[in-house]
Amino acid sequence: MNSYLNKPNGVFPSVCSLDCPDQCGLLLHKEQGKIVKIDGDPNHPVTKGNICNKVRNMAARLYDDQRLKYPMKRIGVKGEAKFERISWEEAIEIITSRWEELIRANGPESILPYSFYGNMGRLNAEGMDRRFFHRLGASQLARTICSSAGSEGYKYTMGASLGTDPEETIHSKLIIFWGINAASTNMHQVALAQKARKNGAVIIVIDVHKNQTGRLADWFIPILPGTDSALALGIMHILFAEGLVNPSFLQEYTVGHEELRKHVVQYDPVTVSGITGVPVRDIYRLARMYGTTSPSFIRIGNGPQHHDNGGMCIRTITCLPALTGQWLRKGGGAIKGNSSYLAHDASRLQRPDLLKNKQTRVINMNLLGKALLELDPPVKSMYVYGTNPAVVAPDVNKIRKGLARNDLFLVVHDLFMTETASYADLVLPATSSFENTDFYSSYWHHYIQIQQPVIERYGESKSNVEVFKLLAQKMGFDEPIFQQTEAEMIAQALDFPMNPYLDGINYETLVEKQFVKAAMKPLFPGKLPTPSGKIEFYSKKMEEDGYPPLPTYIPLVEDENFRYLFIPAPNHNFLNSTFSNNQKHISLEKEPRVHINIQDATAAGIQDGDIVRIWNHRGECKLKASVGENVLPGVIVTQGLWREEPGTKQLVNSLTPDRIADMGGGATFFSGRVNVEKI
Ligand SMILES: Nc1nc2c(c(=O)[nH]1)N[C@H]1C(S)=C(S)[C@@H](COP(=O)(O)OP(=O)(O)OC[C@H]3O[C@@H](n4cnc5c(=O)[nH]c(N)nc54)[C@H](O)[C@@H]3O)O[C@H]1N2
Ligand SMILES: Nc1nc2c(c(=O)[nH]1)N[C@H]1C(S)=C(S)[C@@H](COP(=O)(O)OP(=O)(O)OC[C@H]3O[C@@H](n4cnc5c(=O)[nH]c(N)nc54)[C@H](O)[C@@H]3O)O[C@H]1N2
Ligand code: SF4
Ligand SMILES: [Mo]
Repeated sequence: MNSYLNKPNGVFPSVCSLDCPDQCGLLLHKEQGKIVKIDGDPNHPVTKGNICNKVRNMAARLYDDQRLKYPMKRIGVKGEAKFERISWEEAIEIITSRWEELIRANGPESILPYSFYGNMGRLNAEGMDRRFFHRLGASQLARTICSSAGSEGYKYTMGASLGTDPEETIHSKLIIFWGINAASTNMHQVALAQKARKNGAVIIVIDVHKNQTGRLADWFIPILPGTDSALALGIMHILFAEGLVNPSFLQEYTVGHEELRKHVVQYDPVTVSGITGVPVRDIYRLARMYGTTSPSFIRIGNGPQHHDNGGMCIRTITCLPALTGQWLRKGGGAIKGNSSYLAHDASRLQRPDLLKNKQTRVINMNLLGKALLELDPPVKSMYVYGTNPAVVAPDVNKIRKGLARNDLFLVVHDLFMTETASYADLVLPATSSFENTDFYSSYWHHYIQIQQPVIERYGESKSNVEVFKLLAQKMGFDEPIFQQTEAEMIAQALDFPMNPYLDGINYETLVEKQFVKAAMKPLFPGKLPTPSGKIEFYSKKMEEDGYPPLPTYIPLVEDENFRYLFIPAPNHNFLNSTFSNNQKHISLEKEPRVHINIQDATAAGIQDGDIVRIWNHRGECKLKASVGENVLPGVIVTQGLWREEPGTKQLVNSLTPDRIADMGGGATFFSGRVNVEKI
């Protein structure tokens, strides 16, 4: 037993398990065996004791009386959430016997695991589960809902998710938040930017919505959705035309700069202004600031990426720092994601070899509705953990129809009776991350952290690792890897000489220090993991893959004939749909609103505070209007993945398309169209 569990009172180090780049160090205050308060850990070098309100109020969620306490089986209609208590033994027996039947009749690919990063812990999110489903030979899931299009685009330019060390951005003199609502979604990058501002840095925000992040900028630049690559190309046009590029950096560390110089001639400021809605003089001003200020840093968010053209858009923005040689400057460059620095040995953790080279089918999670309704041979069983697709996935009406299928054997493992769980045949209670052992590596800062159990398991809940061990045992999988302890799994995953950044990081150092930084060294001089080893403006690989080899503006897909582009972004007090069922967080967030430009509102006879109907061919919502100038005409924005309370219509994903982005099978949440009218 670990020492924290032995002590009923005290303050214990921990790490935030949520899918958030900041991955804060936490201090859990425990009294009589229960967590009574959650603080930031002041010793954490990046997060420094500051945490968001969501997690400050997390104790209320941990002990919410709605939390699932024991396994249950359905006794009502699917979607009705009527269940009765059963034992774990019975639950495991029901699942495995049902799966054995399905495997005999339909083969193992009739079973689909469906998960995401509700808990970022590597063992629980992508460890024992992967081993189990690989061994089972189940259908595979392409986990594409978050960042896959942009990561792919970034990779064509830079080779991997390798960007600036955020701690160095305090040295930046120009910071651009590009399509990221960082005040809500990456608060410590904002804190670092504000430190830089005290030393003279200018903060620019480029967004389709003047939200809390836009409001803290020195200069807010509104842009039309899905046009960011045109703006980036317009900046390149001016940088080349006015001699603001860094010739020696281009020569030494990039390929294709001469092709790029010729290619961007077509993206003159007048053309770009017509596409983006950014005035010509602002394009000049932005390009000249970018071309003459050093070090400059771009924090690239999910906004430009959750579009039909998202991969190409991120690839294009990613070219900018190379043009002015920012990668050689402390605090210069860009971050889309930094996960490659802390890459562990995923093969040993996940054991894809257990598939024994069987070509099992791969299902894109963004196409869940289609997978459940149209796939042949059909998905007969789905096991959902760490995600809530009935709220967060695109085109949810289609998904809900699929989840309601009577012949679908659905198991959901979660801490709460989510909307997805209400359709399940079996619901299993999950531990919170504070009850588990796991390791965490941020996709923004450069620290790996450990979680050791601080509190006892809530009710009869079990961690993902524990449940997959039980399932493996019952299925008769006798490989020793299904009996490994968490400590053994962590040690194995981190023992990865292929990644020199992990030098000196192992289970023992993590237990001793709680957080350990990657063995960092500057990217340049050096060789990138691109085919040429350099930053690729011209990418032969893209050409082979059927894309334009140079950064290019590609318009959004015509999504039916509705008037407004619809941007349903997350909000401040929820994390995706997590906390949308916790009273404290709901009261902080108040209610869902739809932001509409005053010109559009006036034309449609809508006034601030009116309830409006938003609809398209996929679904409808009814929300309160916020009329003003926070969005451009033709654009409407909501914030938050609210759950559907009885009598409300506020599922924004009932309106979003399940089209697939240009790269990585990514989601296109922000490329849909809708109409709006006053009710
Ligand atoms: N509070 C809170 N924090 C979170 C989350 C949460 O739900 N709530 N979610 C977590 C997760 S999983 C992720 S992936 C990250 C995401 O965090 P972000 O990268 O900030 O992504 P979004 O929150 O989707 O916000 C994207 C921003 O892009 C804008 N935008 C939309 N379309 C465009 C466009 O075409 N161009 C431009 N320039 N801007 C556009 C939106 O208005 C919004 O301000 O945040 C994480 N942190
Ligand atoms: N309209 C719109 N939709 C979006 C987005 C958007 O910007 N706009 N953003 C998208 C993005 S970027 C993302 S990443 C997805 C995220 O969507 P999801 O991954 O579904 O995230 P959450 O809604 O937070 O749901 C996580 C669930 O995991 C559960 N959970 C937490 N820890 C554990 C655990 O240890 N074990 C188990 N079994 N369960 C656990 C939580 O209780 C919660 O119900 O949403 C996407 N959906
Ligand atoms: S959600 Fe993000 S900001 Fe909040 S505590 Fe967790 S890592 Fe920190
Ligand atoms: Mo995400």
